[in-house]
Amino acid sequence: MRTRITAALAALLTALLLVPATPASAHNSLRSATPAQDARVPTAPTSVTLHFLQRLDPQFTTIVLSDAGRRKVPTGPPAVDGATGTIAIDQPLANGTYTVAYRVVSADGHPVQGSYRFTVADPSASAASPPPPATVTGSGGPASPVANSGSGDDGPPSVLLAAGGVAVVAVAGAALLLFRRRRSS
Ligand SMILES: [Cu+2]
Repeated sequence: MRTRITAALAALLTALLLVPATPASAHNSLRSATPAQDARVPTAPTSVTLHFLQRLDPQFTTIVLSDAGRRKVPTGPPAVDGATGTIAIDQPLANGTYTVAYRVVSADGHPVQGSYRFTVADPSASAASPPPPATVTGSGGPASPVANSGSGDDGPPSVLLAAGGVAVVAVAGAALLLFRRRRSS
């Protein structure tokens, strides 16, 4: 009886020793973010917030923002609160795609790094880019000569068509005359 209990306890201890191996291998990872991964935001964000599964160590938390040209965007240092890390963006972001790269430490001390992209697409910012003055000067000055040459281009084909029509009538008339003359002769 005692040996059976000892065997059962031994088996239980072995199981308990093996089980913790699984959670220990589970590393820290990004749970959610603002702006979200692959998000297309209509207004430029002033900060980036990353929510992780495990608590962050402020000493070993790095969050870097870079633009489409891989240039680092000026931000403040990561502010860590529990499992959340936030960086404040120093300057207003122009429209474009940005990459958020992070490096944090897991509960077991192992580092975890990753990155994701988001896009800033402010409709009011993109509307400012085409220059309206160029269109105004274009329609003001050289518009009338362009319009004249345009109507001139339209002219010749109609003239040719009229000439062609006249020619067809002339040929038909001549043929008719020849036919009548042959009939009468
Ligand atoms: Cu690990």
